[in-house]
Amino acid sequence: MRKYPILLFVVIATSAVLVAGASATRSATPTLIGTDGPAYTISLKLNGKAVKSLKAGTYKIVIHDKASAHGWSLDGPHGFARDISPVPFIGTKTVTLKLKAGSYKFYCPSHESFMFGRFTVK
Ligand SMILES: [Cu+2]
Repeated sequence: MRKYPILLFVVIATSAVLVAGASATRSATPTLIGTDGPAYTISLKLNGKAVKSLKAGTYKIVIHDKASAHGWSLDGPHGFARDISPVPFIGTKTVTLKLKAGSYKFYCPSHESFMFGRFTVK
C-alpha cells in the first residue's frame, strides 16, 4: 500500500492552500477609520487621509466615538442608511460593509447640517 502517504500529502497541501487563500482575502479588506468628537468634528480616513473616493467593495469601518453628544451615521445610494455609532454612545464600533457605487454622506445625526463629510464610491 504505497498510495496512502501520497494521498495524505495531497490532502495536507490542499488544506494549506485553502487556509492561505482565506487569510489573504481577509487581510486585503481595507479599514476605514472614522471619528466623531471631540468638539464638533467628524471624520473618515483611509491610511490617515480623508476619504474622498473609494473603489466599490467590502470595507471594515471602525468608528471611534469620542463624545456622547455626537454620533456617526452613513447614508448612501439606493436608500442605504446605517447609524453606526448612536448619539449617546462613547467607544468603538466596528462594522464590515459592502459599499456599492454612488454618493455617500457620513454625519452626526444631532448636527447633520454642519458635522458631515462626503465621498464617492466608483
Ligand atoms: Cu453632533
